[in-house]
Amino acid sequence: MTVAKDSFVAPKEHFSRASHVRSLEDYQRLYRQSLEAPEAFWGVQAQRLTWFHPPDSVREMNAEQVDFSWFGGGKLNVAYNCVDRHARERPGKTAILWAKNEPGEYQAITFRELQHHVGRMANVLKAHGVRKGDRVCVYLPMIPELAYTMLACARIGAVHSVVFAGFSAESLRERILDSGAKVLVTANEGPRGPKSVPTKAIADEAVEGLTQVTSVLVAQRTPREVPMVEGRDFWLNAEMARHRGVCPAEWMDAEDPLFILYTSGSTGKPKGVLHTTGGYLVYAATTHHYVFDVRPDDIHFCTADLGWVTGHSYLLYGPLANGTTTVLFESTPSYPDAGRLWKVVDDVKATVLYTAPTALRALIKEGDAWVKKSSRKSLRLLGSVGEPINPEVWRWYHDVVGEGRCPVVDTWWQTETGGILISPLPGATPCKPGSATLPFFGVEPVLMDDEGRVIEGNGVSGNLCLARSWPGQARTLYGHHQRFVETYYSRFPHLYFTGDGCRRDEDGYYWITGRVDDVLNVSGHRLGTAEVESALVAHEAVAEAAVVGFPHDIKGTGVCAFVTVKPDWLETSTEQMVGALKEQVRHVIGPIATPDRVVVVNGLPKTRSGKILRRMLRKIASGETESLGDTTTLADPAVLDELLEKSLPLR
Ligand code: 6R9
Repeated sequence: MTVAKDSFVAPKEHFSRASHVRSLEDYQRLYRQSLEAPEAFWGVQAQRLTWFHPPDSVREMNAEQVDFSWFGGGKLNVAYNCVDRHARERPGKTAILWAKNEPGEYQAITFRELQHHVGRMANVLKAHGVRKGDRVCVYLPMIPELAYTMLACARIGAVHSVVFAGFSAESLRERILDSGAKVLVTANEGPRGPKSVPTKAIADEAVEGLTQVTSVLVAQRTPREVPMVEGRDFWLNAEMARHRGVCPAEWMDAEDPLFILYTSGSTGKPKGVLHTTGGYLVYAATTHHYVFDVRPDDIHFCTADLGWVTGHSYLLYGPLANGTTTVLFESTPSYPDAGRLWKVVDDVKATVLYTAPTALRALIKEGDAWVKKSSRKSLRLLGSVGEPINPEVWRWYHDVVGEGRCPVVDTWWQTETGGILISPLPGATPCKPGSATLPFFGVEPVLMDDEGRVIEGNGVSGNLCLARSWPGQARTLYGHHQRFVETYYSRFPHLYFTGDGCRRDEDGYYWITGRVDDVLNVSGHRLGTAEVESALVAHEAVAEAAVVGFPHDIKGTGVCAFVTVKPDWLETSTEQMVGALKEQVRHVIGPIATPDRVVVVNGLPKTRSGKILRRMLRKIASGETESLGDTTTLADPAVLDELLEKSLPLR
């Protein structure tokens, strides 16, 4: 498909006048330089940070072993860069603006206060035996203690592994075991919208019987009492009160690990993506600087949870490294009503809003009146992340939310990439609604066909790969380097394979078309179909399960599970079974994975060799029953009739 030139949305003149990169030509020149002389380019970018000892080299690679090193020999501390240096230069500036669950309730934390809290938290961790290199698991709602804990780990050289507080006890336990964490930080509960997540109760279930976890630190978000295990559980506030705020920052090597973040892959087991210190922070700071075109008085409002990579890079580390005030939003865009997001924007005078298409789609449904009754005068830039943004949603964001005044940056990246890889630069890049546009500095996208050949030229589609290392890229999967190599570097040798399909149009613009592997993007969250299948099969009634995605108005992709039940369970009503299986997935993985549809059938469509025909199930779930393709490969054609009949009411 060729896109007409007139679909370009030009950079806004008022914006370009003051932006860091002011024209497409400037972007192209810098981009060329970044590819021709990467060491010079990244050497300059590294100067955004304060180094205790400057790096000896910019980049070293061992392509055979898939080993990358950036800024080797350099010594630095992430907390020092994100907190101390700003606390010294502008102590009274707000570092974190906490928007609490209840509307109108805010708390500003200055850089000086942040330094004090992080120092005390760091001393608490030390007192609980955490040393450099140890892993700390964090299962907290969006409260300041979450930011304190992440930064405190960075301060003492411990590796944090934040688990989104929407995950189940079983998911949390699996992550604690894989990372070998000995301290878990949680809260008594986490209010979110009209509900509250019983984080402590979930944490208790997760660590039950695990001798590995020696301390559970519990932040007190609300007055609610929770059972405490003597000798294992400690109130965080009381622990912090015992310690002073001064804690020396550990000198970390650029390649020392900073954090592990689990994400879904195409196999059942979540992957512990590991990011290191120097390259990650240089990349987060540099992309934040250019893509959000940072200004000194910015109020940066990223709506992502700190449990996801977007929260790590563009709520916490990128903005704070650049000394930017960042908003920590505890609630949801729909609580108590669909005007909440805009109320927060107005109340905190947000200048940048960074959110996900799924949130925008949900808000569009509620009508423009909610948006229009807010001022939004403070906004100067809008960002999107997590999934492809539909052109009509892009338009709405641009025209209604931004009143045509604010550039929109559609930023493509992944947990593994550490930061944004493809995105417009506001003020420089003409946009096309729905396209993430052009690569960031130092990033070289390559499209590959299924046979492993490079697809050259424009007006083409293929598997999206990256040809060279960039500082923010993940270095390994924690404790599983071989799996890292196999997952990302074996399908196309010497290329990083993203798992995304992509089109490069006539103008060389990139359009992400979605995952090409068995990963679903549900409301901007990655979910492995195999993970959901394992959760279903773990239910005593289930014989077999096949999970596929289908187009969903709000979530982007919905989850549809086809299951067969064991003979003893055939008498159970379908309604009961469907309810029980949805609950099963909620319980095993967490509410985000709950299937939208469960279809109980007598048989799954298989080839004669016993392979489940997933393509056929995807078509059925999507309602494309007219184009099922070749059905003669089915071992038992009768299966199809039943599938069609049972799936019909779903549409
Ligand atoms: C940052 C983040 C990564 C997957 C990625 C892709 C999808 C993210 C996108 C996008 C189209 C965008 N994705 N941003 N697709 N346009 N602007 O979301 O990380 O949770 O690891 O998900 O999300 O499919 O591969 P993560």
